[in-house]
Amino acid sequence: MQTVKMYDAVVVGAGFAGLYMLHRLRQQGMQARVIEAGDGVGGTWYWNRYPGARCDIPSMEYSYQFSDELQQEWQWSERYATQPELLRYANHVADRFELWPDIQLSTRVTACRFDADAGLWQVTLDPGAEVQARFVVMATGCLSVPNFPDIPGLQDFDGPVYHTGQWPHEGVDFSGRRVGVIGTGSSAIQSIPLIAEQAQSVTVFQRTPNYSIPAHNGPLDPDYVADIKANYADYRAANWQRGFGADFRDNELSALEVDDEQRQAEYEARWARGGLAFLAAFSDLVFDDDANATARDFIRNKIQGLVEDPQLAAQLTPDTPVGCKRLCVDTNYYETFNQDHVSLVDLREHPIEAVDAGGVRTASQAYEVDCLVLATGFDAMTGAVSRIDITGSQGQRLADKWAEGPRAYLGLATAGFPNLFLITGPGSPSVLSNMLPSIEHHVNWIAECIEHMQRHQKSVIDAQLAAEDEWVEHVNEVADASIYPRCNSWYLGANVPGKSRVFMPYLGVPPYVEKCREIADAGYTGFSLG
Ligand code: NA7
Repeated sequence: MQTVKMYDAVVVGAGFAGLYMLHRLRQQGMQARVIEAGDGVGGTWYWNRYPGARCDIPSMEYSYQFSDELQQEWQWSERYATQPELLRYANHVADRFELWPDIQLSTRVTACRFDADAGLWQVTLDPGAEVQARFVVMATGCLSVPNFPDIPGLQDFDGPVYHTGQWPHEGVDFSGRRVGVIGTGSSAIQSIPLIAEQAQSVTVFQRTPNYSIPAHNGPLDPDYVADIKANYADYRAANWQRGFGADFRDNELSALEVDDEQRQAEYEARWARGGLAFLAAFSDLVFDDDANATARDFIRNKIQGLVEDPQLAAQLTPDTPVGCKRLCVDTNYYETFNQDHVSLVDLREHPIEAVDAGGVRTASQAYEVDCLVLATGFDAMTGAVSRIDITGSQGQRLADKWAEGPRAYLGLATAGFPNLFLITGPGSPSVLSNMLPSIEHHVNWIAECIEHMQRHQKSVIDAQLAAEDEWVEHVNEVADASIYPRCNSWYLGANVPGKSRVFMPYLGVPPYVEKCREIADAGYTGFSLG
């Protein structure tokens, strides 16, 4: 008879969340196994290898803080790290903390079933057999399942089709090619300028224009790095107090309480500095439509200044609130459209009807291309977890429980699925925060929770439904007081046909961290421990 392998914990995914979770669990003397579908570690940064892929949070912040040695010794080269550098960092972490023996690559978790009698999760692997674990931790990432557009005829296209989220490891040479890019989110905005440097022509199919702030990327100034490294703990602590958990230099003033000159000066300064901190120019940009409109007008003017053809500029100008869809950070995005071989197809006027062997057809015209880039995003926040067949203690399937939208207590656990933890799950700040600190916060919380259980000889923890309902309601209340529900973003699941429209992340890092602390300190209020 085959013996079933037994672990204290199975961690699903070897991105930044899975790597640190493994390290923490091992420090606690637990036998943990990371199961990773890819044949390398790094998660998002393993898969997203498209030209120009880089983080939109500065490197000095988008990095682990759990080990001071690590944060002191690692040298980032640029203000915003590229995908290859982030992948090197993930591999360095796996080497440095000797994580490899407990990571199983090229293996997918296909199902998890909780055996209530044994108090164990039965985890099904592909390829491979079943394993058992007391705890399962979903370190599956918020943006890990590509969203493939349901365009008729896509399979009939004669040339190669690349999704930005599943880019070939060997890279793609676009020289002499006529390239069609579908989508104008962050991945498109980062890649289009670089694709245009190589390609014979680039035709961008835009369903919704996006706001983008210049990155002003460049090599890191050694003095700036030395300053942060000299006071890294203070720097990290200060960032925990900021709304998005990142060094956005949050301005406490309302956009409406300053005069026009002051407002313009603030926006100009933030535009000149570059990056996502633009969204913290005033305290009410994500809460007040009128305040937001001042930012919108500012960026609109910038787009009109950057794009020479006024009609093209108008097509590239969004009419949604700034930040409602995730703000993008670019290098030469709008300027790229001034080149003769780059053109925009505005799908708001003429939607895509089909793809055929030769290219893309809209209601008004056929566009011949040699290859297609699908920069069409992800089934965000729930996609990876929902694709695993998860059955809880009462036989309930998670996919059924979440059919009308995800429900999770603190974004960390979901009632009826004991001993299953989510890292940066729906209902936590996750994608509305600096992901790496948020990952570490969740890993630490989960590790301390398990320690608490061990200390008190508890073997099972489950979120209480009433606490979960209350939390989900609170997440929605906060979101409804903001501009976020006002457009069709992936925060709401609106980018995936048929997905329930529910705002998934929690807005506000400091109150969230405080709430998690209170709950833990009070002995895990809202959870049942048995
Ligand atoms: P995003 O931001 O979801 O962008 C996807 C883009 O693809 C967006 O412009 C979509 O238009 C467009 N899209 C999706 N489906 C279609 C179809 N069927 N036809 C035409 N256009 C389509 O994904 P990214 O990968 O760029 O970025 C994801 C995050 O990664 C980003 O926010 C950063 O946090 C990093 P839509 O806006 O839905 O009309």
